[in-house]
Amino acid sequence: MTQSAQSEIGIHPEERLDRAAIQALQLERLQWTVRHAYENVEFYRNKFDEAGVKPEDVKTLDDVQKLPFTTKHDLREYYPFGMFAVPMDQVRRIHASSGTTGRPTVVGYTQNDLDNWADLIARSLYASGVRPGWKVHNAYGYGLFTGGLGAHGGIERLGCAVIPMSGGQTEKQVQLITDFQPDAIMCTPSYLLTIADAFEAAGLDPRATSLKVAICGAEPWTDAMRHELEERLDLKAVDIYGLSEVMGPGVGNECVETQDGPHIWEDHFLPEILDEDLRQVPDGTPGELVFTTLTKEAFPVIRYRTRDLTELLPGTARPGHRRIAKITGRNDDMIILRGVNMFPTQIEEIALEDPELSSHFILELTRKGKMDALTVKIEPREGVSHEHVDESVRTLQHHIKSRIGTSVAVEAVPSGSLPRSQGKLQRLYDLREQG
Ligand code: DLL
Repeated sequence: MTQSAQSEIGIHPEERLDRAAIQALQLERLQWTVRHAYENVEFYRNKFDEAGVKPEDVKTLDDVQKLPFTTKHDLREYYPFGMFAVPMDQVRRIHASSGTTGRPTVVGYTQNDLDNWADLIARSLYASGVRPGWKVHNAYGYGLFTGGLGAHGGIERLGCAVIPMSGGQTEKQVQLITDFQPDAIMCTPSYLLTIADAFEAAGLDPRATSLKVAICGAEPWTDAMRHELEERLDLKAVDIYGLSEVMGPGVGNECVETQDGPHIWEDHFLPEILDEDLRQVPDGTPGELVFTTLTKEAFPVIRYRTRDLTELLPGTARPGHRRIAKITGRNDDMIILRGVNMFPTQIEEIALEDPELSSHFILELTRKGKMDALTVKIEPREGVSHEHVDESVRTLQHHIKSRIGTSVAVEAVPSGSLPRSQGKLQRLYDLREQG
């Protein structure tokens, strides 16, 4: 394919740059971003001045470590538009992420930002195995959430037909997938499971759909869940990563040929991993993922603390760009049970090993006296006998104890009794205040 044909469908040559060329581009863009943020956003100017750093102090990529961090709290303080770095007449789109409490976090995009976003989604889709001319069923929520509209722009940019279904209305999803015959679907992994269940409930075989690829993200999921989705729907499931504060979906994406964790599109974002003392750690060491945007005009972020836990790994299918390992969880989702740290993804991994158990489970945290207790409520698969269910419950409890190191209660609950995902799934219910 010629270079011009590539850029026509949104595959930018920068995606293919080697590591040294990417790093050179990163430095140039980091210097631009730092100056842009310093000159146009009061928050960054104040923070830099307090820390005694000036934009011209960034001479190498390592110098990013001299710069102050940005947190979600900082963004909320400047609600709604105080972190924007361009006048409002240059802003073409506003999104917001709700969060569980308080004010939403508001983000903005110029026309260039929207173009870059569409290019990066197109690039992500191409890496996922999607090709121009395909139909793509988009079941990420439309609206203030970046998932729906973000994906939408990139699907069109790649030269595909978008089916803008949004989330919810699961029976209608089944009908449209059956009638419109899309080649690919975009939704959260937990919602794809809801859709698979709905196919079965309608007496249809989820393996018989036209879908070849699912581009899943917006919540943590494990390789065990990938396997489950691929088996149940007979497709390839690839991981798309992103967050509104940094752009939205498409900050990184897995390549379908390797399925080994999202490549971060490093020509647009500079990732770092930090330890608990907020010091940068070498690649291959787990910690908190932090991003500096490199091309964002309306809403640059400098050293934004995502709270997502992962590690940076060398690039494979796109050697110039590093990968992240699948996100273990957010450090806010970490459950500390009697001194032992654990994440819902660890339970997912263990539960899905048992063919008698379904992937529908929730975690309930309660308190009896001074002791916290965790109960895993899980639905067995349809048609499994009582004795087998009892056996599976005991085995799950045993494996959690031996691999995570803490005792939990496991309770089998009737099929269909647990809440089903409509988008981002809530696994953990903290009932301690009421206990
Ligand atoms: O969830 C953007 C997005 C939409 C990504 C659609 C992928 C697909 P927020 O609502 O701001 O944005 O939530 C961002 O979701 O910090 C992670 O904790 C989590 N997250 C997103 N993608 C993944 C993923 C969108 N692939 C937060 N794996 C992030 C694990 C993910 N967690």
